[in-house]
Amino acid sequence: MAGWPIDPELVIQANRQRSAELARDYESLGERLARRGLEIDSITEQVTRFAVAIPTWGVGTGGTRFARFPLPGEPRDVFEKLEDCAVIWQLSRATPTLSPHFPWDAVDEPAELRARAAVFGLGFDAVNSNTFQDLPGQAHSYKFGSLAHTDGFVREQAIAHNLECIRIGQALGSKALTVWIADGANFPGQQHLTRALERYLASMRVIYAALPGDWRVFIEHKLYEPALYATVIADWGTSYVCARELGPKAQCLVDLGHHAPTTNIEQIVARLIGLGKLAGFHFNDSKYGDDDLDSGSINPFQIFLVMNELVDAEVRRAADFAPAYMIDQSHNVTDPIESLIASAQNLQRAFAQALLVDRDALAEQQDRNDALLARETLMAAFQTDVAPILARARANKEGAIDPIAVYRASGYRDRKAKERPQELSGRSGIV
Ligand SMILES: [Mn+2]
Repeated sequence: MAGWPIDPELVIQANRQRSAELARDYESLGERLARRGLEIDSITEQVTRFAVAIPTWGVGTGGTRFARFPLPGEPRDVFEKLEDCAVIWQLSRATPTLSPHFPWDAVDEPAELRARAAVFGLGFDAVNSNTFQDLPGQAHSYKFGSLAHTDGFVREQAIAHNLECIRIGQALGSKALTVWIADGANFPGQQHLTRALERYLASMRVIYAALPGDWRVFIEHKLYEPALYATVIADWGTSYVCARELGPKAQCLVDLGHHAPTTNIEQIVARLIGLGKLAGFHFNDSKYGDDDLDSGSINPFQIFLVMNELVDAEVRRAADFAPAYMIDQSHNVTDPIESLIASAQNLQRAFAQALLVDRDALAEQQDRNDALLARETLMAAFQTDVAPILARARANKEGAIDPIAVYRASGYRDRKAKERPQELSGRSGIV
């Protein structure tokens, strides 16, 4: 495609150097999979179709509550973010959509943004609203909440913002609104726990009523932070009850980091699939809490187990199952472009491994209560090195066999450092 941010000739040359090696690895893996009754090209074909959205805020450097260390050449507006997302898409071939955030990505002409994205073959996934921070000139503060605020004027302002996000999303070609709220309490007694949820639901009913016919609204639960004692939508149970109260267009989004440590997230995923309420995912990884580390960097087995539930639902054609995948991470010490490429690869890897699970054998072992062999069936899939499948899937779509190596060799970051002089405070964040 003309206009790629990285010279396609670089990708072609780098792939040429690696193609003989890849052919041998692919053939050898194909042989081993054939012994297990699997056809490698069919797995590769399915992996080729795997897609995860990039959040526009993800290409900026994140930060902790201590500090943020901006990277040279960080994008300063949504058009520059779009360009960085195009790099990830060009090299990984796994990230064909962006998930924009308003007001951070506000533009005068959303149609222009859509057209600029289309040049790279990029589209727009769920639109994210922001009622967790105050903007200059804003009439009412969100310090004590938004959709669940005690003051009706604040709630109206938050509702109006969400309706505006739907309008912008329509212009961008999006089909979903993600509503994450920071509402909650920092101290026992600060908030009437029952009334806060009632106010939230009343606000959400107005937003729900404004959804276009083919849209969905995603409810994102979060255990804690910024409200440190109680968040209004703390867990998947609350999220599910709200989605059920609102109606069929409301579903529950699972952000992997938004749970207590040791929570069995794959089981939550199975429950939401069974209830027809799984909206999709915000993928990330964590060691201690809501760390927003790169997907698959800490606990790749958990992502595999989640993917296993998703592939299982796909295979048995579960009702109301159309999950939207997005990466939601904070990149504090890495180049966000590299982290997002690696994360998309890790998600694709877990997806490919889940495709290798012998589901007939597993079902039979489960029915016989053969705990050991059932576990071994899962592990056989998880322990397969599917790297040649991922590389072939990328190469088949003119992506890079080794995307990080091509990115580093391209000098893109250095070029952007010159073109984009640093701003004192970059707009980025995570939800
Ligand atoms: Mn999230």
